[in-house]
Amino acid sequence: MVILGAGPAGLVLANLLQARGIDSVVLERGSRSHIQSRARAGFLAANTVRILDRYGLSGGLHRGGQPHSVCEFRTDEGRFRLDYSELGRGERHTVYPQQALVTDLLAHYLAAGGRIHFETEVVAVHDANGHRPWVSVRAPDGRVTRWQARYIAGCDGRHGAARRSLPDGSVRRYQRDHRVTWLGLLAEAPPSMDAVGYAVHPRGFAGHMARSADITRYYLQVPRGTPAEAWSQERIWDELELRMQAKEYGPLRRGPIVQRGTVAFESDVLEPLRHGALFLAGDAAGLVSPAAAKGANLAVLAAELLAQALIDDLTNGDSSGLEAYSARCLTRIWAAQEFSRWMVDLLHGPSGTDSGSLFHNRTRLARMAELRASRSHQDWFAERYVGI
Ligand code: RFL
Repeated sequence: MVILGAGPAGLVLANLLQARGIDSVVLERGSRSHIQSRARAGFLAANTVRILDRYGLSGGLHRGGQPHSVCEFRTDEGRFRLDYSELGRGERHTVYPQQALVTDLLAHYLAAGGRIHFETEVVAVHDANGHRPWVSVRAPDGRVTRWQARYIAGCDGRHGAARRSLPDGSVRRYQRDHRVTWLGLLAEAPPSMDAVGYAVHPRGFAGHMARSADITRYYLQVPRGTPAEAWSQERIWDELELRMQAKEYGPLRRGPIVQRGTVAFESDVLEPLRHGALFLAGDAAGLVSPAAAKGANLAVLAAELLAQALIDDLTNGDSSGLEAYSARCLTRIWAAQEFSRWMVDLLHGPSGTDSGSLFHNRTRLARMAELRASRSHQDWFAERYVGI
C-alpha cells in the first residue's frame, strides 16, 4: 500500500493500517519540520476526537487541546452568543492546532514501526486501472524511482499527484468559487474573547478564533487578489477593531502578527473517489471552504472509512467496503459542503449597491435574525456546525 501525503488523512490511514500489520509506506513531499509547523486547522469535531480515541491516537489532543463550544455573532443589530454544547446534539469542538495533531500522528506511526519518506515527491500515479499500479517518485537527490503497490491512497491534497494523474473523463469535478477571500492571521497575542467571534460588517467579515493561551487566529475578508503583505500590522488591527466593534464590545488584545496568508474560498468535489486501485481521501477528494472548519475533520473521517475497507479487503478478501467507499464518503462530503456554503452566505455579503446585492444582504440579515431568535434554527445550526 502506498500513501501519498502526510497530512491528517494520510497519517490517520497509515496509523490504522500499521496497527493491523498491513505493509504500507507514506511518501511526503515536504520535510518533517515543514509538516510539523504548517499552521492550518484548529477546530476538531467531537466525532473526529471519537475516531482518534478509538485507535489510541488522541493522547496529545486530550493533554493540549481545549474544549470549545461558544460562538458570538456581531452585526449592526447587536451581538448574540450560542453555546452549542447546549443545543443540537450537545457536542463541543476541541481546539488543537493541526500541526500538533500531525506531529502526534507521525510520532505514533514511527513508534509503531511505520515507514515514511520525507522530501520525496510523487510525480504521478500510473496504471491505476491496470494490473500493476505504481507511482513515480522524485527522491531528495533528484533521482526518479518507482513504488509498486496493490492499492494507492491519494491523500496529497488539492494540488497533489493523485488528482493530476486521473485520466480525463475518469471522474467528474463539481466546483464553486465563493468569490470571498480571507486574510488569515496568526497573532502572538492572547485571545480577546472567550468565544469564536464572527463579525458581519458593511466593510466585510472579521473573525476571531483562540488557538492557545498566547496565540490567536484572526481573519479579515479582503478583496480578491490582495497580497498577504499589503496591509501593515497597524492597519490590520485597526480594521479588526472596527469590524468587530471593539468600541462597543471591548478592545482586542494586540500582539505581533507572526504568520499571514490569503485563502480564496473555493470548493470542489470529485466523483467518484476511486479510479481502479487509486482512492482519494481528504482535500484530494474534495476541498471545503474553511468557513465552517470541516476539511481536517472530513480528512480523518475518510481515512477511517478507507482504512476499514482496505483492512477488510486485504485481510478477509471482502471488497464490499472498497466498493462502497466512494458513495459513503461523498454523502458526508456533500453534507459538509452544503453547511459550509450556508456559512459562507451568512458571513459574507456582496459589496455592490445594485438591487441584487442589496436583496442578498437583506436575506442574509433575515437568516441571522432567525439564528438569533429561533431555538429550532439554533439546534439545526449546532448539529451541523460541530457535527460531521
Ligand atoms: P493536507 O493537510 O494538505 O496534506 C497533504 C500532504 O500531501 C503532501 N503532498 C505531497 N506529497 C508527496 N507527493 C506529492 N506530489 C504531494 N503533494 C502534496 C503535502 O506536502 C501535505 O503534507 O491534506 P489532508 O490530509 O487531506 O488534510 C486536509 C486539511 O489539511 C484541510 O482540510 C484543513 O486544514 C482545512 N481547514 C480546517 N479544517 C478543519 O477541519 N477545521 C479547521 O478549523 C480548519 N481551519 C483549514 C482551516 C484550512 C485553512 N487553509 C489554509 C486552507 C483554516 C485555514 C486557514
